[in-house]
Order: sequence, then C-alpha cells, then structure tokens
Amino acid sequence: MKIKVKNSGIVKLKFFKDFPDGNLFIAEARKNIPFKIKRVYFINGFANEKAVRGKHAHKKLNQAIFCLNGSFDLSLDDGKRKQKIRLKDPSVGIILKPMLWHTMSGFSKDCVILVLADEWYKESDYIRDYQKFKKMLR
Ligand code: T46
Repeated sequence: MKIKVKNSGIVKLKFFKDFPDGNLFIAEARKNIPFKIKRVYFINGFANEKAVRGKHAHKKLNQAIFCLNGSFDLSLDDGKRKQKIRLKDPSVGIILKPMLWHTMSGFSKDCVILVLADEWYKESDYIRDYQKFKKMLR
C-alpha cells in the first residue's frame, strides 16, 4: 500500500504472533508513532453498516488510526488528491496529520477502531465544513 495524499503516512506496529495463545501489538510514542501520545480513543458497536463517521479535518491535531478488529474504509482527501484505504490489519495504522479531510465508512459489524492523538479533545480544532476546508487550503 502506498499513500498518495499529502498530510498522511503509514505506521507499522511491531507484533508477536503466538497462535493459539493470542497476538501482541506494540505502539511506542516517538518510535513507530511519530508524536507524543496525549489521548487515546476507540470506536466500536457498528450496528449500522451504512454509518459514516469523520467528515472533517483538523487544524493542528496529529493522529494515528488503526483497525483492531474487523474492517472499514478510510477515505482521505488533501484538497487535491483523494485515496480510499481498506483497513483490516491491526499492525497497520494510517497517520492523519492536520489539514487532511477524512471519512470512515463500510464498517464490518465487529469493527473496532483505535485512534492515538497528540492533543486532548478540542472542538475548535475541527473543520467540519468541506468548503471551509478547501478555502483554508488556499
Ligand atoms: C477523528 C476521527 C478519526 C469528545 O468529546 N472527545 C473526544 O476525544 C472525541 C474523539 C469526541 N468527542 C465528542 C465530539 C462529538 O460530540 O464525541 C462526539 C462524536 O465525535 P465525532 O463526531 O467527531 O466522531 P467521529 O468518529 O466522526 O470522529 C472521531 C474524532 O472525533 C476525530 O477527531 O479524527 O474519529
């Protein structure tokens, strides 16, 4: 997989597979995660397979998004280029840097999403209007 949009990237977690006793995945701030982690959140319970989440960009926030279980589609848009990535491997994360419009959809029912962020939640950091996002890029 190659990232074609700006303000993104791929992170790969180190893992130990120990069948049948389970797998261990490791994320270390400023090692494979390229920032200091200040907030962790996760999303589960996808009863509606037509759910669409995200639909915003951030002004300053850096994040790394992972699919720990199941799968979903991550759509990225840097204002010029667009890319859709199906996330299903827990060891592969996508970096969401500032000024990257991102949307999540196509969730499997058993999908569990993990996000690591470099700042606490702040609604004023969100750009939730696509036209405003395009204007801010100019
Ligand atoms: C992102 C994508 C990948 C909080 O109060 N604190 C938090 O830390 C978060 C993440 C959300 N909220 C509140 C804000 C909203 O009232 O929870 C509500 C739902 O959040 P939102 O609609 O932004 O959720 P998603 O799944 O569309 O987006 C989330 C993150 O908010 C966002 O930063 O990049 O996941």
